[in-house]
Amino acid sequence: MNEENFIPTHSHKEVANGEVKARCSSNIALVKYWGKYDFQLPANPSISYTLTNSFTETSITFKKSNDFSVELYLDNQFQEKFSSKIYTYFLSLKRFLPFIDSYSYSIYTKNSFPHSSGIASSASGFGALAKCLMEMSEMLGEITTEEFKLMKASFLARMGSGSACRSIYSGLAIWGKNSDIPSSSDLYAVSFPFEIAPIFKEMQDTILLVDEGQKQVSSTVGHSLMNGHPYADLRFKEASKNLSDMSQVLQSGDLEQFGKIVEHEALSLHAMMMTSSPAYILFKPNTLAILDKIWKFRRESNTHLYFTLDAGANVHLLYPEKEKGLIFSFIKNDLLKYTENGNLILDKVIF
Ligand code: 2P0
Repeated sequence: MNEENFIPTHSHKEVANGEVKARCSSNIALVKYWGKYDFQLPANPSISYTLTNSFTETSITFKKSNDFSVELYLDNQFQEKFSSKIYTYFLSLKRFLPFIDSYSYSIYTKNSFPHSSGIASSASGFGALAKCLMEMSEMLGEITTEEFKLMKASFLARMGSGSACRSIYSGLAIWGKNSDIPSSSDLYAVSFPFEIAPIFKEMQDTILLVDEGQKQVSSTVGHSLMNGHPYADLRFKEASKNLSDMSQVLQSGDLEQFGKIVEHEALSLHAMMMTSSPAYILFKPNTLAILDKIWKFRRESNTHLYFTLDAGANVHLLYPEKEKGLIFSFIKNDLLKYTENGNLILDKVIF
């Protein structure tokens, strides 16, 4: 598949107005996307779990108009900055959705997680928007199959925010070309194409909210700092190898190896930030305290509790469902004190 395959071949139907709705989950990367080239294409492949309880719900009402406009409401509050960002995003999709600038749009969106939680809403947000746009395109006559609709939604979501393209799929999603995953592409994400060991279908993700504030350096800036980064080439090669290894692990069910790759990826992501120019650190002292406790707990208990990190201070705790009892007591007794307001999100992968 190349970009041309996403350009509709028929002209669209005249539809005066309508409404479309979609829900899209957030995701947590196991192998991280960090660095891009050209227009929102990943410098290395990544794989993520799509989550159950952290999601965005969006509805779009559209009306035929000579005056293309976008009004976006988050929790029913008009958002001027987001409206103009989405206006620009919609225009960037014109080649692939030729009707896009013939309508005026009112977009209502809400997240299941608090706005200030430090959980990025760009993945679920752009994912939900892209799903809505594919619904609309179908109403206007674009001929699709279910498989193509997901692929194009992922392609459109990617153009809004890279990680969003993985959120279109439940379970595990891979974005970025990797020779061990024949269906993989830099243009869109695909569902993990192999049989997954049962243990990895019931992974829990408890998110400890260490810092609920706005982070100082956005991911978009973080990605751009990989251009000319002294370790960039090595990082991109290693991430690709980690993805191949992770693919094997997910099929074989090797939990220890899973943990090794996941934690190494999380720390590598933050090592890239610390060695960027200018350098920056998104960890907080409490992030480190949590990691330290996890390593100690793992040495002392016979459990499989692993951490991963997003581009922020919050810690994602990954563990199999059958170890939930013991691990949750540990979280409550030993980790909760390191969160900002005793806040956490209980989540798990969605299949
Ligand atoms: C990821 N992150 O794989 C990595 C790991 C955060 C840490 O992708 O500029 O919001 O919109 O493409 O996708 C966050 O960056 O960046 C991200 P853009 P995005 O999930």
